Amino acid sequence: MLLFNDTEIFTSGNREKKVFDLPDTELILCDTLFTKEEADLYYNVLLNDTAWREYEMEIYDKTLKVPRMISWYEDKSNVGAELDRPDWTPELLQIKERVEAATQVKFNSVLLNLYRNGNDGVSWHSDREQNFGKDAIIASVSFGETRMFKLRHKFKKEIPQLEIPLHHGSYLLMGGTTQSFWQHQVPKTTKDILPRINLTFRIVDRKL
Ligand SMILES: O=C(O)CCC(=O)C(=O)O
Repeated sequence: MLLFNDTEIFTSGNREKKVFDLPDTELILCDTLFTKEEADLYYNVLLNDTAWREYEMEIYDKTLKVPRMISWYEDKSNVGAELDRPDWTPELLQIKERVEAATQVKFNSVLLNLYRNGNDGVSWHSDREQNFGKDAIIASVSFGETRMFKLRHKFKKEIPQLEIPLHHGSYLLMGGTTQSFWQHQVPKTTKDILPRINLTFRIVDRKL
């Protein structure tokens, strides 16, 4: 069973903002943080002007290319930030401001993911890297083709998986203990789809 269409799981909300009523997580979805015109503009600029790069991961004894492209932007004033990384672009700063106004949280970095087609995706994981803190607050913005975002509880297997379609111009806030208790993924798909872009705004603290 999938939960997204089950309105029982929302404690409050309207067409624009939904608060999920689920254990061990604070999840807020807003489908319309950006107008269609804004989302189209940001999508085109990000797709064409981002310093996208491929990324490799060590898995057991193998080095594997991650099936997506990424880019990382961070305040250069942040202790330990790599100074040779690209500067925030005007568009990224505008998106960040909008996210900060909606969440009332100040972010100092963003990871961009580009899923070029249905062969790209990210498998089950939590965002629990040391520099993000144990329970990182993450604001995830979506542009481009709708991305199916799945969540599952790590321990309470009786809780059905959630499947949240993340639309062009939407944002999803993951807070509370989400990263300790839940995992998420963006599955690959056999559908013929256009590129999907995700921005996850984060607070990085390299002193942790
Ligand atoms: O595209 C997404 O929404 C997921 C991104 C993600 O899981 C990550 O960057 O850690």
